[in-house]
Amino acid sequence: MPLEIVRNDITKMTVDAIVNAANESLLGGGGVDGAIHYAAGPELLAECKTLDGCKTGKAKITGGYNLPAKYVIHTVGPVYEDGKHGEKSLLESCYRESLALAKKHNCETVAFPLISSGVYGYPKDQALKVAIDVISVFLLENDMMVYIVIFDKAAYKISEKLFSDITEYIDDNYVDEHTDYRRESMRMNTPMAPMQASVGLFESDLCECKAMMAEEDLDAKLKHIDESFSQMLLRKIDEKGMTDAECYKKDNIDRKLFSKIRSDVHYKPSKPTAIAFAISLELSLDETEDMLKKAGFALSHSNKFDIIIEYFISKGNYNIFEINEALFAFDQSLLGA
Ligand code: AR6
Repeated sequence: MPLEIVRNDITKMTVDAIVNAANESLLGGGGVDGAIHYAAGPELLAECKTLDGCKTGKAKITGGYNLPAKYVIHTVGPVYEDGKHGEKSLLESCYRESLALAKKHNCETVAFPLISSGVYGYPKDQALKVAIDVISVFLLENDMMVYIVIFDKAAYKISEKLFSDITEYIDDNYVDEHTDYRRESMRMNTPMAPMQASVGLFESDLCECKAMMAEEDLDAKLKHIDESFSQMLLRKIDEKGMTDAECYKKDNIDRKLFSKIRSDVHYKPSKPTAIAFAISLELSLDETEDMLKKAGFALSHSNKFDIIIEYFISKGNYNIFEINEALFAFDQSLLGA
Protein backbone atom coordinates (compact mmCIF):
# COMPACT_ATOMS: atom_id res chain seq x y z
CA MET A 1 0.00 0.00 0.00
CA PRO A 2 1.82 3.15 -1.13
CA LEU A 3 0.38 5.36 1.63
CA GLU A 4 -0.06 4.05 5.11
CA ILE A 5 -0.88 5.79 8.35
CA VAL A 6 0.86 4.16 11.27
CA ARG A 7 1.15 4.85 14.94
CA ASN A 8 4.80 4.76 15.89
CA ASP A 9 7.85 6.65 17.03
CA ILE A 10 9.38 7.86 13.76
CA THR A 11 12.92 7.24 15.02
CA LYS A 12 12.10 3.51 15.04
CA MET A 13 10.97 3.37 11.41
CA THR A 14 13.07 1.18 9.16
CA VAL A 15 12.70 3.14 5.95
CA ASP A 16 15.05 4.77 3.46
CA ALA A 17 14.31 8.24 4.80
CA ILE A 18 12.50 9.79 7.72
CA VAL A 19 11.39 13.40 7.59
CA ASN A 20 12.20 15.77 10.42
CA ALA A 21 9.95 18.67 11.41
CA ALA A 22 12.84 21.06 11.95
CA ASN A 23 13.26 24.82 12.40
CA GLU A 24 15.09 27.21 10.08
CA SER A 25 18.39 26.86 11.92
CA LEU A 26 18.46 23.06 11.42
CA LEU A 27 20.36 22.92 14.69
CA GLY A 28 17.90 20.78 16.58
CA GLY A 29 15.05 21.55 18.94
CA GLY A 30 12.27 19.78 20.82
CA GLY A 31 9.48 17.47 19.63
CA VAL A 32 10.23 15.10 16.83
CA ASP A 33 13.36 17.13 15.96
CA GLY A 34 14.81 16.48 19.41
CA ALA A 35 13.90 12.80 19.27
CA ILE A 36 15.55 12.38 15.85
CA HIS A 37 18.77 14.12 16.89
CA TYR A 38 18.87 12.10 20.10
CA ALA A 39 18.45 8.80 18.27
CA ALA A 40 20.79 9.67 15.36
CA GLY A 41 23.64 10.84 17.59
CA PRO A 42 25.90 13.93 17.47
CA GLU A 43 27.09 13.32 13.92
CA LEU A 44 23.69 14.42 12.66
CA LEU A 45 24.08 17.84 14.27
CA ALA A 46 27.61 18.09 12.87
CA GLU A 47 26.29 17.56 9.35
CA CYS A 48 23.35 19.92 9.92
CA LYS A 49 25.81 22.67 10.86
CA THR A 50 27.24 22.51 7.35
CA LEU A 51 23.86 23.11 5.68
CA ASP A 52 23.40 26.81 6.37
CA GLY A 53 19.85 26.42 7.65
CA CYS A 54 16.69 25.90 5.65
CA LYS A 55 13.84 28.22 4.70
CA THR A 56 10.23 27.51 5.73
CA GLY A 57 8.57 25.26 3.15
CA LYS A 58 11.92 23.93 1.88
CA ALA A 59 13.82 20.70 2.68
CA LYS A 60 17.42 19.50 3.01
CA ILE A 61 18.82 15.99 3.37
CA THR A 62 21.48 14.42 5.63
CA GLY A 63 22.59 10.94 6.59
CA GLY A 64 20.67 8.99 9.21
CA TYR A 65 23.71 7.95 11.32
CA ASN A 66 22.52 5.79 14.23
CA LEU A 67 18.94 5.72 12.99
CA PRO A 68 17.54 2.70 11.18
CA ALA A 69 16.77 5.12 8.30
CA LYS A 70 19.50 5.85 5.77
CA TYR A 71 18.58 9.53 5.41
CA VAL A 72 16.92 12.30 7.36
CA ILE A 73 15.08 14.88 5.29
CA HIS A 74 14.78 18.08 7.30
CA THR A 75 11.89 20.31 6.40
CA VAL A 76 10.66 23.44 8.11
CA GLY A 77 6.93 23.74 8.53
CA PRO A 78 5.08 27.04 8.97
CA VAL A 79 4.19 28.37 12.39
CA TYR A 80 0.38 28.40 12.41
CA GLU A 81 -1.13 31.78 13.16
CA ASP A 82 -4.71 31.81 11.94
CA GLY A 83 -4.57 29.96 8.63
CA LYS A 84 -4.58 33.23 6.69
CA HIS A 85 -0.84 33.67 6.42
CA GLY A 86 -0.08 31.16 3.70
CA GLU A 87 0.34 28.34 6.21
CA LYS A 88 -1.37 25.77 4.02
CA SER A 89 0.70 26.37 0.90
CA LEU A 90 3.91 26.39 2.96
CA LEU A 91 2.95 23.12 4.59
CA GLU A 92 2.10 21.61 1.19
CA SER A 93 5.47 22.76 -0.04
CA CYS A 94 7.19 20.92 2.88
CA TYR A 95 5.67 17.63 1.74
CA ARG A 96 6.33 18.26 -1.95
CA GLU A 97 9.95 19.34 -1.43
CA SER A 98 10.64 16.42 0.91
CA LEU A 99 9.15 13.91 -1.53
CA ALA A 100 11.16 15.41 -4.39
CA LEU A 101 14.38 15.06 -2.35
CA ALA A 102 13.49 11.48 -1.43
CA LYS A 103 12.89 10.69 -5.09
CA LYS A 104 16.18 12.32 -6.10
CA HIS A 105 17.98 10.03 -3.62
CA ASN A 106 16.14 6.96 -4.91
CA CYS A 107 14.28 6.37 -1.67
CA GLU A 108 11.64 3.69 -1.94
CA THR A 109 10.24 4.13 1.55
CA VAL A 110 9.76 7.41 3.40
CA ALA A 111 8.15 8.24 6.75
CA PHE A 112 6.69 11.65 7.64
CA PRO A 113 5.62 12.97 11.02
CA LEU A 114 2.71 15.41 11.00
CA ILE A 115 4.78 18.47 10.24
CA SER A 116 3.90 21.69 12.09
CA SER A 117 1.26 19.95 14.16
CA GLY A 118 3.14 20.16 17.47
CA VAL A 119 5.01 23.22 18.70
CA TYR A 120 4.12 25.11 15.50
CA GLY A 121 0.43 24.74 16.28
CA TYR A 122 -1.12 23.64 12.98
CA PRO A 123 -4.50 21.99 13.81
CA LYS A 124 -3.83 18.28 13.66
CA ASP A 125 -6.80 17.27 11.56
CA GLN A 126 -5.99 19.94 8.97
CA ALA A 127 -2.30 19.07 9.03
CA LEU A 128 -3.20 15.47 8.36
CA LYS A 129 -5.44 16.42 5.45
CA VAL A 130 -2.65 18.46 3.85
CA ALA A 131 -0.27 15.52 4.28
CA ILE A 132 -2.68 13.04 2.73
CA ASP A 133 -3.60 15.33 -0.17
CA VAL A 134 -0.05 16.17 -1.21
CA ILE A 135 1.28 12.64 -0.75
CA SER A 136 -1.56 11.08 -2.70
CA VAL A 137 -1.06 13.45 -5.64
CA PHE A 138 2.65 12.57 -5.62
CA LEU A 139 1.88 8.85 -5.54
CA LEU A 140 -0.28 9.08 -8.63
CA GLU A 141 2.90 9.65 -10.61
CA ASN A 142 5.56 7.99 -8.49
CA ASP A 143 6.25 4.58 -7.01
CA MET A 144 7.09 4.99 -3.38
CA MET A 145 5.92 3.65 -0.05
CA VAL A 146 5.05 6.59 2.16
CA TYR A 147 4.15 6.39 5.84
CA ILE A 148 2.49 9.11 7.85
CA VAL A 149 3.60 8.42 11.38
CA ILE A 150 1.24 9.48 14.10
CA PHE A 151 2.78 9.57 17.52
CA ASP A 152 -0.22 10.06 19.75
CA LYS A 153 -3.76 8.84 19.28
CA ALA A 154 -5.18 12.33 19.75
CA ALA A 155 -3.18 13.51 16.74
CA TYR A 156 -5.55 11.63 14.59
CA LYS A 157 -8.97 13.04 14.61
CA ILE A 158 -11.46 13.00 11.81
CA SER A 159 -14.12 15.69 11.82
CA GLU A 160 -16.53 15.44 14.73
CA LYS A 161 -19.48 15.33 12.34
CA LEU A 162 -18.07 12.40 10.35
CA PHE A 163 -17.11 10.64 13.57
CA SER A 164 -20.59 10.99 15.03
CA ASP A 165 -22.27 10.02 11.74
CA ILE A 166 -20.21 6.84 11.59
CA THR A 167 -20.77 6.11 15.27
CA GLU A 168 -24.49 6.42 14.72
CA TYR A 169 -24.32 4.19 11.65
CA ILE A 170 -22.40 1.56 13.63
CA ASP A 171 -24.93 1.77 16.47
CA ASP A 172 -27.79 1.33 14.04
CA ASN A 173 -26.22 -1.56 12.21
CA TYR A 174 -24.07 -3.37 14.71
CA VAL A 175 -26.17 -6.44 15.31
CA ASP A 176 -25.32 -9.96 16.22
CA GLU A 177 -24.21 -11.88 13.21
CA HIS A 178 -27.34 -13.96 12.88
CA THR A 179 -29.61 -11.00 12.25
CA ASP A 180 -28.86 -9.06 9.16
CA TYR A 181 -31.71 -6.60 8.77
CA ARG A 182 -30.46 -5.21 5.49
CA ARG A 183 -30.46 -8.62 3.88
CA GLU A 184 -33.87 -9.29 5.33
CA SER A 185 -35.28 -6.11 3.89
CA MET A 186 -33.67 -6.89 0.54
CA ARG A 187 -35.38 -10.25 0.59
CA MET A 188 -38.70 -8.53 1.17
CA ASN A 189 -38.08 -6.48 -1.95
CA THR A 190 -37.43 -9.31 -4.39
CA PRO A 191 -39.27 -8.87 -7.71
CA MET A 192 -41.80 -11.53 -6.68
CA ALA A 193 -43.27 -9.50 -3.88
CA PRO A 194 -45.01 -6.78 -5.96
CA MET A 195 -46.09 -9.35 -8.52
CA GLN A 196 -47.82 -11.53 -5.99
CA ALA A 197 -49.54 -8.50 -4.63
CA SER A 198 -50.75 -7.23 -7.96
CA VAL A 199 -54.47 -7.71 -8.52
CA GLY A 200 -55.95 -9.91 -11.22
CA LEU A 201 -52.94 -12.09 -11.82
CA PHE A 202 -54.04 -15.71 -12.26
CA GLU A 203 -52.39 -18.50 -10.39
CA SER A 204 -51.18 -20.13 -13.64
CA ASP A 205 -49.73 -16.83 -14.92
CA LEU A 206 -47.98 -16.47 -11.66
CA CYS A 207 -46.48 -19.96 -11.90
CA GLU A 208 -45.34 -19.37 -15.46
CA CYS A 209 -43.89 -16.06 -14.51
CA LYS A 210 -42.08 -17.57 -11.55
CA ALA A 211 -40.66 -20.30 -13.76
CA MET A 212 -39.47 -17.74 -16.32
CA MET A 213 -37.84 -15.67 -13.67
CA ALA A 214 -36.20 -18.70 -12.14
CA GLU A 215 -34.86 -19.58 -15.56
CA GLU A 216 -33.54 -16.08 -16.14
CA ASP A 217 -32.02 -16.09 -12.71
CA LEU A 218 -30.35 -19.43 -13.39
CA ASP A 219 -29.09 -18.18 -16.75
CA ALA A 220 -27.59 -15.14 -15.13
CA LYS A 221 -26.02 -17.26 -12.41
CA LEU A 222 -24.57 -19.73 -14.91
CA LYS A 223 -23.13 -16.91 -16.97
CA HIS A 224 -21.02 -15.83 -14.02
CA ILE A 225 -20.51 -19.15 -12.35
CA ASP A 226 -16.96 -19.53 -13.52
CA GLU A 227 -15.95 -15.94 -13.15
CA SER A 228 -13.24 -15.69 -10.54
CA PHE A 229 -12.40 -12.65 -8.45
CA SER A 230 -9.66 -11.56 -10.79
CA GLN A 231 -11.86 -12.02 -13.87
CA MET A 232 -14.62 -9.98 -12.31
CA LEU A 233 -12.11 -7.31 -11.31
CA LEU A 234 -10.70 -7.03 -14.83
CA ARG A 235 -14.19 -7.03 -16.33
CA LYS A 236 -15.28 -4.21 -14.02
CA ILE A 237 -12.13 -2.20 -14.79
CA ASP A 238 -13.02 -2.47 -18.49
CA GLU A 239 -16.66 -1.64 -17.89
CA LYS A 240 -15.69 1.48 -15.95
CA GLY A 241 -13.31 2.51 -18.73
CA MET A 242 -10.36 2.60 -16.33
CA THR A 243 -6.78 1.53 -16.95
CA ASP A 244 -5.17 -1.00 -14.60
CA ALA A 245 -2.84 1.69 -13.27
CA GLU A 246 -5.70 4.08 -12.58
CA CYS A 247 -7.40 1.34 -10.62
CA TYR A 248 -4.54 0.14 -8.42
CA LYS A 249 -3.19 3.64 -7.81
CA LYS A 250 -6.60 4.94 -6.89
CA ASP A 251 -7.19 2.16 -4.41
CA ASN A 252 -3.75 2.48 -2.93
CA ILE A 253 -2.67 -0.99 -3.95
CA ASP A 254 0.86 -2.04 -4.72
CA ARG A 255 1.62 -2.48 -8.45
CA LYS A 256 3.32 -5.85 -7.87
CA LEU A 257 0.28 -7.19 -6.08
CA PHE A 258 -1.93 -6.02 -8.89
CA SER A 259 0.14 -7.85 -11.52
CA LYS A 260 -0.04 -10.98 -9.36
CA ILE A 261 -3.83 -10.71 -9.37
CA ARG A 262 -3.84 -10.04 -13.11
CA SER A 263 -1.70 -13.07 -13.96
CA ASP A 264 -3.32 -15.57 -11.59
CA VAL A 265 -6.94 -16.13 -12.48
CA HIS A 266 -7.59 -17.88 -9.18
CA TYR A 267 -5.83 -15.34 -6.98
CA LYS A 268 -7.59 -14.86 -3.65
CA PRO A 269 -6.92 -11.40 -2.24
CA SER A 270 -7.23 -10.44 1.41
CA LYS A 271 -10.57 -8.96 2.40
CA PRO A 272 -9.26 -5.38 2.76
CA THR A 273 -7.67 -5.65 -0.69
CA ALA A 274 -10.88 -6.93 -2.25
CA ILE A 275 -12.79 -4.09 -0.59
CA ALA A 276 -10.20 -1.56 -1.76
CA PHE A 277 -10.85 -2.65 -5.33
CA ALA A 278 -14.59 -2.33 -4.86
CA ILE A 279 -14.05 1.21 -3.57
CA SER A 280 -11.75 2.11 -6.42
CA LEU A 281 -14.25 0.82 -8.95
CA GLU A 282 -17.02 2.68 -7.12
CA LEU A 283 -19.13 -0.44 -6.99
CA SER A 284 -22.59 -0.34 -5.47
CA LEU A 285 -23.22 -2.24 -2.27
CA ASP A 286 -24.65 -5.22 -4.19
CA GLU A 287 -21.74 -5.29 -6.62
CA THR A 288 -19.33 -5.04 -3.71
CA GLU A 289 -20.91 -8.02 -2.03
CA ASP A 290 -20.77 -9.93 -5.29
CA MET A 291 -17.09 -9.19 -5.71
CA LEU A 292 -16.32 -10.07 -2.10
CA LYS A 293 -18.17 -13.34 -2.45
CA LYS A 294 -15.84 -14.32 -5.27
CA ALA A 295 -12.92 -13.95 -2.90
CA GLY A 296 -14.78 -15.90 -0.21
CA PHE A 297 -15.80 -12.91 1.93
CA ALA A 298 -18.90 -10.96 2.90
CA LEU A 299 -19.68 -7.68 4.60
CA SER A 300 -20.92 -8.48 8.06
CA HIS A 301 -22.85 -6.43 10.55
CA SER A 302 -20.96 -7.97 13.42
CA ASN A 303 -17.82 -6.18 12.41
CA LYS A 304 -17.13 -2.45 12.73
CA PHE A 305 -14.72 -2.45 9.81
CA ASP A 306 -17.42 -3.78 7.50
CA ILE A 307 -20.03 -1.37 8.77
CA ILE A 308 -17.73 1.61 8.19
CA ILE A 309 -17.10 0.40 4.63
CA GLU A 310 -20.81 -0.04 4.12
CA TYR A 311 -21.39 3.47 5.48
CA PHE A 312 -19.06 5.03 2.91
CA ILE A 313 -20.38 2.97 -0.01
CA SER A 314 -23.97 3.77 0.89
CA LYS A 315 -23.06 7.49 0.99
CA GLY A 316 -21.39 7.18 -2.42
CA ASN A 317 -18.11 8.35 -0.87
CA TYR A 318 -15.32 6.34 -2.48
CA ASN A 319 -12.36 8.43 -1.33
CA ILE A 320 -10.01 5.75 -0.03
CA PHE A 321 -7.95 8.20 1.99
CA GLU A 322 -11.01 9.53 3.81
CA ILE A 323 -12.17 5.97 4.40
CA ASN A 324 -8.76 5.08 5.81
CA GLU A 325 -8.85 8.14 8.06
CA ALA A 326 -12.20 6.96 9.43
CA LEU A 327 -11.02 3.36 9.82
CA PHE A 328 -7.98 4.60 11.69
CA ALA A 329 -10.10 6.78 13.95
CA PHE A 330 -12.18 3.73 14.86
CA ASP A 331 -9.07 1.61 15.46
CA GLN A 332 -9.69 -0.60 12.46
CA SER A 333 -7.12 -1.90 10.02
CA LEU A 334 -6.73 0.19 6.91
CA LEU A 335 -7.56 -0.59 3.31
CA GLY A 336 -4.97 -1.67 0.79
CA ALA A 337 -2.57 -4.56 0.34
N1 AR6 B 1 7.64 10.25 16.16
C1 AR6 B 1 6.61 10.69 15.41
N2 AR6 B 1 5.96 11.84 15.63
C2 AR6 B 1 6.37 12.58 16.69
C3 AR6 B 1 7.43 12.21 17.54
C4 AR6 B 1 8.08 10.98 17.23
N3 AR6 B 1 9.11 10.52 17.97
N4 AR6 B 1 7.59 13.16 18.48
C5 AR6 B 1 6.65 14.10 18.26
N5 AR6 B 1 5.92 13.74 17.18
P1 AR6 B 1 6.78 18.97 16.55
P2 AR6 B 1 6.44 21.15 14.60
C6 AR6 B 1 4.80 14.44 16.54
O1 AR6 B 1 6.49 19.88 17.68
O2 AR6 B 1 5.08 21.41 15.09
C7 AR6 B 1 10.88 21.58 17.20
O3 AR6 B 1 11.40 22.14 18.36
C8 AR6 B 1 4.05 15.42 17.40
O4 AR6 B 1 3.04 14.73 18.16
O5 AR6 B 1 7.91 18.04 16.73
O6 AR6 B 1 6.71 21.13 13.14
C9 AR6 B 1 11.61 22.06 15.95
O7 AR6 B 1 12.98 22.29 16.19
C10 AR6 B 1 3.43 16.31 16.35
O8 AR6 B 1 2.19 15.75 15.88
O9 AR6 B 1 7.09 19.80 15.18
C11 AR6 B 1 10.88 23.30 15.63
O10 AR6 B 1 11.35 24.39 16.38
C12 AR6 B 1 4.42 16.28 15.19
O11 AR6 B 1 5.34 15.24 15.49
C13 AR6 B 1 9.47 23.02 16.02
O12 AR6 B 1 9.55 22.01 17.03
C14 AR6 B 1 5.19 17.56 14.98
O13 AR6 B 1 5.45 18.18 16.21
C15 AR6 B 1 8.69 22.42 14.88
O14 AR6 B 1 7.36 22.27 15.27
